[in-house]
Amino acid sequence: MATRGVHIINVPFGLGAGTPGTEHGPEAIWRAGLEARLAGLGLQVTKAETVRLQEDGAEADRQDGPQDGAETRARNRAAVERLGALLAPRVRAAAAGGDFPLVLGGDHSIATGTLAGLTAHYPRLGVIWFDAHSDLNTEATTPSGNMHGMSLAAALGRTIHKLTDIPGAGPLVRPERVVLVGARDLDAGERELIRREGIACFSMHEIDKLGIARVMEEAVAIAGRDADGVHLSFDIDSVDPREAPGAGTPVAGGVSYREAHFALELLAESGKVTSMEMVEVNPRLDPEGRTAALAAELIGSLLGERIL
Ligand code: EXY
Ligand code: MN
Ligand code: MN
Ligand code: MN
Repeated sequence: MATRGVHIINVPFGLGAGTPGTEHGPEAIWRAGLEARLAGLGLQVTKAETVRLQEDGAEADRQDGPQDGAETRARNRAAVERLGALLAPRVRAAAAGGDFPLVLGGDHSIATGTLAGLTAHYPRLGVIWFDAHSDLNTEATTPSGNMHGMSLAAALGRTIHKLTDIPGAGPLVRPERVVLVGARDLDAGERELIRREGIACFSMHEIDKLGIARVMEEAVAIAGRDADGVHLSFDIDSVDPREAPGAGTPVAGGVSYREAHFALELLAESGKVTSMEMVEVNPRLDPEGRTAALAAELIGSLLGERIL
C-alpha cells in the first residue's frame, strides 16, 4: 500500500437494511479505537467527513415491509437513492485527491454510492465483495425488499435503480472484474445471475477447499485484470457470527477472524487495493463492541498492520 493519506467518510445510514442499527456503525468503529490504530500505523487521516441524510427526510422515507410489485420491491428506495447521490461525489473527490478512500457504514446499500464515486475516478474498477451474501438481488428477485441485498446488482446495472442513475457516476462495474469471497447464503435469483454473468465466486466451500491464501491470490488476479483500481467492499457478516455477533444478517459458518485478517494482509501485500468500505456493523446487536473492534482491527490489517 503506497503510504498515502486516508480519507475517511462516515456514512451513518441504515435504511437499506432490515434490522435498524447500522446507522450507528461509524461511531462504534471510531469508539473501538480506529484513530489510534491508524496513527499506530503511521497513517495520516487527511480528512474525515460524514455523509448523512437530513433526519426528517430519512424517517419520512422509511416504509414498513416490502412493497408489492417488481417496480417497488425496494424498501426506502428514495432514501437509498438520495444517500447515493450525496456519497458518490465525496468518494470521487477522495480518490481524485490521491488519498485512500475509507468508507465506514452503514448498511451495504451505501456501496452503490461508493462505487458510483469510484468508477468516476477508476472507470475500469475491480471489486472484491467480501460477504456472506452476494447482494445481487434485483427488485424482481429480492425476498425481502431490503436494498442492502441489491447493491452489487445495482453497481452492475441489473436493477431498476442502478449505479449510472447516480449523478456524476462513472461507468457500471463490469461482471468480469467482480469477485465474491465468503458467500454462503445465496438466493435462487442471485445464483442464476452469478451463473449467467459468469461472476467469480469463492464461497466458503472454495475457501475451505483451496485455503484463503489461494482464494485471495485468485481474487486479486481477477479483480485486478486490466483494472485501474480495486475496491474492497467488506461486509462484517462475512466473519463468523460467533466472532462478529453485531451483524444484522448473520449466517453460520463464516470466516474466522484469523482468516479475515490474513486475507486483508494478503490484499495489503498485493498493493492493488485502492479503496475500502467496511459495512453492516450493527452496535445495537453487540453492545460489548466486539464486532466494531474487530472491524477496526481488520481495517488496520488492510492498511498495513504488521506484527513485526
Ligand atoms: N439475500 C437476502 C436479501 O436479499 O434479502 C439477504 C441480504 C443480506 C444483505 C446483507 C448486506 O449483506
Ligand atoms: Mn452485503
Ligand atoms: Mn452480507
Ligand atoms: Mn498477521
